[in-house]
Amino acid sequence: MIRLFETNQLRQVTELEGMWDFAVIEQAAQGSNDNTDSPSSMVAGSDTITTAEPDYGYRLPVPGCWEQHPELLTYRGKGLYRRRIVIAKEAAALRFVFKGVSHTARVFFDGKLIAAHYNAYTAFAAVVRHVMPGEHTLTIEVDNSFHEGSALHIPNDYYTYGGLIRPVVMETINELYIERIGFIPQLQHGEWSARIEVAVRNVSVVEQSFQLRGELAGQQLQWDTASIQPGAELVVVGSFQVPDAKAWSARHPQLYALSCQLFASNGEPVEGLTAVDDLIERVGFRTVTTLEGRIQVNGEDIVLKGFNRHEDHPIVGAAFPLALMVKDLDLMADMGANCVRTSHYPNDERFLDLCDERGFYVWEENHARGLSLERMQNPHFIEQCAMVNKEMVEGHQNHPAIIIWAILNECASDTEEGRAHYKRQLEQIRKMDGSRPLTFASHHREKELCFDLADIVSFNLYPGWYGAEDPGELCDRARGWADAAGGLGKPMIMSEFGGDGFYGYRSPSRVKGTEERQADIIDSNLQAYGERDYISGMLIWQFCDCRVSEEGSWAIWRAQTKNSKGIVDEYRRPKLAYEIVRKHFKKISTTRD
Ligand code: ADA
Repeated sequence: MIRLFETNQLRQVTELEGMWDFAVIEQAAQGSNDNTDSPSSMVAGSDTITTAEPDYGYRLPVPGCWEQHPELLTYRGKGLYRRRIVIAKEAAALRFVFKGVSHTARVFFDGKLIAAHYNAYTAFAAVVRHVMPGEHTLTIEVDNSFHEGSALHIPNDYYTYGGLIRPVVMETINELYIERIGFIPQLQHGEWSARIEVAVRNVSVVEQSFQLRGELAGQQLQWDTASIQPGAELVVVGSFQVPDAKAWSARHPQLYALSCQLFASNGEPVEGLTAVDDLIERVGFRTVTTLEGRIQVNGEDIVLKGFNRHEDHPIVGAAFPLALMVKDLDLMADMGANCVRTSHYPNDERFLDLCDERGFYVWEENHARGLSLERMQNPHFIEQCAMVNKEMVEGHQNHPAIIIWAILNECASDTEEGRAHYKRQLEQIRKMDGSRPLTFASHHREKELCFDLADIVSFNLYPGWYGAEDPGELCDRARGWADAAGGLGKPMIMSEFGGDGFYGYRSPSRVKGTEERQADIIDSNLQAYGERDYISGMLIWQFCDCRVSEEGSWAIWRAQTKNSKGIVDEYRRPKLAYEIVRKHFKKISTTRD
């Protein structure tokens, strides 16, 4: 399943779900860390498949991670996915959409390179023109190894799986087609309107004129006729009053289909326009603001109660089926949560669709965790971050559930050089979407240098786990650090707190690592945050236990190569802390008076 709603009525869309051929082609050197040289083909971008005669000895599911196969449980390196495609009728163009390939992809159609992409957690597309009827081959070279060419996927406190981890889609398109729709709701004098931009692409060799028409909440939309040069993308922008729209809120998550049809003349006079393509998005009308130290949705102060969540499960790795996404949200809701932070990367669209439908708030962040200044000096860092930010915002901005964009979890925001990166990235996102507040999660305490750049100040502190501080006293001090460092008057979120609890390890001693001790830590933290009026959010680290990299020192740091701070374990079995969370979250109000 691609999305939770119909995305097209005209364009033919086929999910390439199923069993694909798979070949192992180049294992990363054993014991290799991230300091090894980058495999030449990834960086140099040669346009041929690296191996002459790959041995397609495996059949793997797509979406899926290769770690699901018993012989590939820890495989790190390159692999080739291959699938045959039969085209019945000549197609003007085919568009392949990859919702997530972990972590670097090179896409070949009939052996010819058609796209290259870095980063597991954002979608990308590739177009092939004039496809003749018959059999064709789609091959994707996937690499999940750590090397200099990868600034964001590094050995880390979560696992970088390998494979086509999210759906792959084949679309039959015209040479003039809609690339994306971007929707931003606005409220003026009690009336909803929307700024809608539609990106149209012309992959033909001639200039084309076109017109866009659409519908939203019973309102007809129409844009001026425009023309577009061959090979170009044109973004058409319009503002529309939508008087009948009802607001999306956590209590009433009202959603609307925003449909757009593309009419083209195909060289004929404009009167002869025919519909050649369409795209349907699903949107909601709501505002998000920050005022007087609080966060508001539709003008009402809110309190975020929830979890940090990794997309990770021992059976499926990072390739989540819908049923497991629903399970996770059901468990979070059962504990009384109203918010999830997509730590530490953009999430699967279907999960975001579910959040939209349920009125479940989302803090979505770009992909980065714990990058030191040295890591941020990687020559690819700026470009790879800029790409994730762009793909995250363009790809996910229509989700009303996303109320916060965030960047660079626990990176070097305590240095002047790091600050320049925070500034650049926050500006980039603000320019693309000024309708949501921005933040980043910091662990630098009084040394933080970037609070003035964000709209919300967010702290990752672990009282009771890494230190013995009292949670209430520590967060009062944190408020002071923020106030003194450019965060005065800004809302504050406790973006991470918690402690390890090894599932089934129970002991009256309540030593660190027992479920009892974890429950105690969660109890005292939530007690303190729930009592403090200046806190706008509390996000537990973390929802479920997750696998971590063996490389780096993570296998030494993390027992069983897992981050065990989940309130449920990796199989979603509740630990003792589950009921403690439930007790607090049910009690803490989601709004402030
Ligand atoms: C950090 C980090 C998380 C996780 C956590 C922990 O703050 O943001 O990804 O590593 O600490 O468990 O220590």
